[in-house]
Amino acid sequence: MLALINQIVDKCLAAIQEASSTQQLADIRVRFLGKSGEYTSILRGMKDVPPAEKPQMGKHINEGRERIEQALAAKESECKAAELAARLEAESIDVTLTKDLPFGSTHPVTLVLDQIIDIFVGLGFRAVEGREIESDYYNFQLMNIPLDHPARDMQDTFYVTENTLLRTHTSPMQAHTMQEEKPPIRIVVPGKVYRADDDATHSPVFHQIEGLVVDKGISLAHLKGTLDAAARALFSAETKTRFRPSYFPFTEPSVEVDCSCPLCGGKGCRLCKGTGWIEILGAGVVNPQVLINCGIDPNEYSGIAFGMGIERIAMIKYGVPDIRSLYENDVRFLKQYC
Ligand code: FA5
Repeated sequence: MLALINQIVDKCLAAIQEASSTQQLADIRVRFLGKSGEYTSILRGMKDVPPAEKPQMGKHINEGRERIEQALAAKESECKAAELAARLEAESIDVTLTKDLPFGSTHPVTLVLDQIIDIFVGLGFRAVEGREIESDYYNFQLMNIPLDHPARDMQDTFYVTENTLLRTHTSPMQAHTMQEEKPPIRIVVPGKVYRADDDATHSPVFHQIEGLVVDKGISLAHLKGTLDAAARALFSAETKTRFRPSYFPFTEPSVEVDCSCPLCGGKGCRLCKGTGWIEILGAGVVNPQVLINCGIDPNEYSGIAFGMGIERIAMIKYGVPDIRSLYENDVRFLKQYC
């Protein structure tokens, strides 16, 4: 029996030596040490060993098993290291390889925003950015919308604290600028604004660009001339603008500004719902009360202001019927505009 034990141990050690993977070693373990493995089956022969020889035989069997276990462990760590090295080699990534990788591109809202900023910078405006978390004081009160004013209903938003909110429009930057700078002031304010809105043409977060001019002798005529020039640069040289009476607490008089439909040129189509005109922004002459609120003498200075929704312009320019498609991050949709 001793000879048989030695023979199986030698056979097992040779198999371990030849193995080249952890899987082969696992098979060897089952073949020799498993429940019905070759080495385990020796134990069954113990019942025929004379009692006097049993301790000696048992010791020999255990020593054999120990040698097999040690050989398996040593070979296992060797194979594991080799397998890890092979995997790392196979899965290595060349981070410098750029060929065929999809590149990102400018989002259509950013494209339109950048274009509008360029147009106004070309007309002598300076672009400034404000804060998205504003106080009620700047967002509403300085803009001539007191605490109990019904116009607040048109701009319901998300409150951070009782007196702090996500700004509903870029207009509070009018107040910040007028408080910090002396006229002449000529700024545009691009940025994100927030409202409790959500449908095909209204998003809870969207972009506006505000415009403000304060100087001596500024009138509605300057507003008309400026917006005419901007609409022609934005859509086409043939684009016309028209003013319709409107109401904003911070401008007096206030107007809604339409431009001739960029799709049909004013003849009437699906985009302009047959009217030939498309509404693009709200504007007006700065209410003297706002100038007073911000420390500017309305007897000396006057101003014009306007605010436009960028998504709305992007939807008109690109014929996008649902504002939500601008934010769904569907690459097939976004790719059309790069
Ligand atoms: C204002 O926000 C005024 N502050 C604009 C203004 C500035 C008027 C200076 C006078 C002087 P209004 O609420 O109409 O006005 O919003 C301006 C534009 O933002 C709208 O014409 C529309 O294009 C866009 N807009 C409004 N709400 C949403 C919304 N939820 N999602 C997308 N665009 C919106």
